[in-house]
Amino acid sequence: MVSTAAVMPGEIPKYGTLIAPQLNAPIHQHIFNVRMDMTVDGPNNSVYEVDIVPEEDDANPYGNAFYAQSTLLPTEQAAKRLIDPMKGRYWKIVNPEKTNAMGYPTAYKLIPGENTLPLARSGASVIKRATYMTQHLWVTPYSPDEKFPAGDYPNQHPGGVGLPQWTEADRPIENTDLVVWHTFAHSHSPRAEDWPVMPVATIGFSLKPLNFFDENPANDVPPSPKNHGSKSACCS
Ligand SMILES: [Cu+2]
Repeated sequence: MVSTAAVMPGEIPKYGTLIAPQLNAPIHQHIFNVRMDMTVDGPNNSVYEVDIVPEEDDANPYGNAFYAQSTLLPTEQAAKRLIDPMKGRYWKIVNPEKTNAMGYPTAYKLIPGENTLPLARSGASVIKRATYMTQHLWVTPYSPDEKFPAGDYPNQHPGGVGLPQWTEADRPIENTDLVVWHTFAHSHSPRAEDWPVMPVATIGFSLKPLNFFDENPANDVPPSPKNHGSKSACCS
């Protein structure tokens, strides 16, 4: 249910929506971070950023060539990244020591879904306490003490802990046991239809195999039993 506050008669709130007479539902953000202790085909992995980009003009006389450009993210600072939907950006977590049948390193791709950035200013207390919100991707080497992106006790903390503190060391993350952190957010400007009870809303991302298998793994599924689903087999 949306959080609400009263306003004066006739007042039109700038920072929210009137969802009932004199009742303001303030605009707000939902920001999530998921910690993924990756093990793609073995404990040691590397992360690449992939952008789909057009070929340079001199190698592209008809103007229609484009390709997937992979860039290794070798350290923690290099792996602080933002989405770029215009480039179809995704990140792939590869095992550099394993290959599929075509010789590509086995990998999974992290495909962002709906996303945005926090709208609080950089000096705001919420940004200091939850600096993880300012990047959509963080990658760290595995450490058993590093479980929560804003540290263990963010609510009353002056800030600066968690991901921003750990990644200051700029540790190497190439071909090692690593953790991928993905931030995703929705800016919620309430609407009449959110009152009095909101419909379900969803947000998320995808993890898909990327040259992890040698072909579509569904091709290896055994055929259905001969009479599967027929009336004579199940119901007569
Ligand atoms: Cu909301």
